[in-house]
Amino acid sequence: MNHSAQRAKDRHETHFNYRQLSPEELDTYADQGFLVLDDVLTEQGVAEMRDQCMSYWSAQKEGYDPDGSWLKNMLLDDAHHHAPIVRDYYFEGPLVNFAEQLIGPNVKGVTAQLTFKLRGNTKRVHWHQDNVYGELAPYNAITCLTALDKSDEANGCLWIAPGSHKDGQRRAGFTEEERTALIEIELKPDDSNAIPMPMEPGQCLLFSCWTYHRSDGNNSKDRDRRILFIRYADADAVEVYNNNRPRLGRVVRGTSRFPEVMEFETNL
Ligand SMILES: O=C(O)CCC(=O)C(=O)O
Repeated sequence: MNHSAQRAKDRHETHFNYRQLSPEELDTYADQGFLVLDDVLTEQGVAEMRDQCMSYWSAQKEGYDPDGSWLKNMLLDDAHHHAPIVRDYYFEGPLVNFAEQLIGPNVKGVTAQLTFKLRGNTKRVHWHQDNVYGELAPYNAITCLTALDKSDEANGCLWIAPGSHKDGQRRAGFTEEERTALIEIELKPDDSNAIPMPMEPGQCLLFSCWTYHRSDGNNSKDRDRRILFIRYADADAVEVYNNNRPRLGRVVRGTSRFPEVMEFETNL
């Protein structure tokens, strides 16, 4: 085994905690549209994930720009290309088991990005469904947010509207330019039962592509709120906004009927 393969193997044992979702968790997900999963990363895993993600972030981003979009201030794509631990976690880590249980035997990874709300970033993220920003079909994609910091209402934790996935797909009517620029939308779900989702480092908040969520700004003076955002979909999922072309993403379980998907990121 070469050096990097050995390091990846070691990481799986010391940095990640593997398990399956219980029948009760599967019922809760079906009913509520979300789950909170403890200790998906170990303490060592959180420390290394934070270090590698922060190096990528610092190399790419400048400080908070109050006039900048959320894209500029909060989001950084393709973390798995730059941080080996993200690659291992995204392609082979414990989330893949959960994705297989919730999506089915054929699964691809469709996003691995940093959503960092560093101290001073007081911008809020409005209510939305992730499948409004890039509609994928079938409608069983999941978002997995892994906390790298403690998050609470003061530093901009997520809020969820439980059961809101049952409303189904909403559409923003984006033009192609608006969609690629990730123009922010504000949907209006019934949020009368909305709850904050404080998280501990290493926990994962997992939700359906239809679950409404939002977050406030980071109003704390001295605490960052860093999250690794990963999304999985059916390996045959297509981009509805793109003439139903197959979404490219590395197959992490099973197989895809699309050869370009089977090949995607296999050398990473
Ligand atoms: O990180 C946040 O505050 C918002 C994240 C988000 O909107 C998302 O997970 O789609």
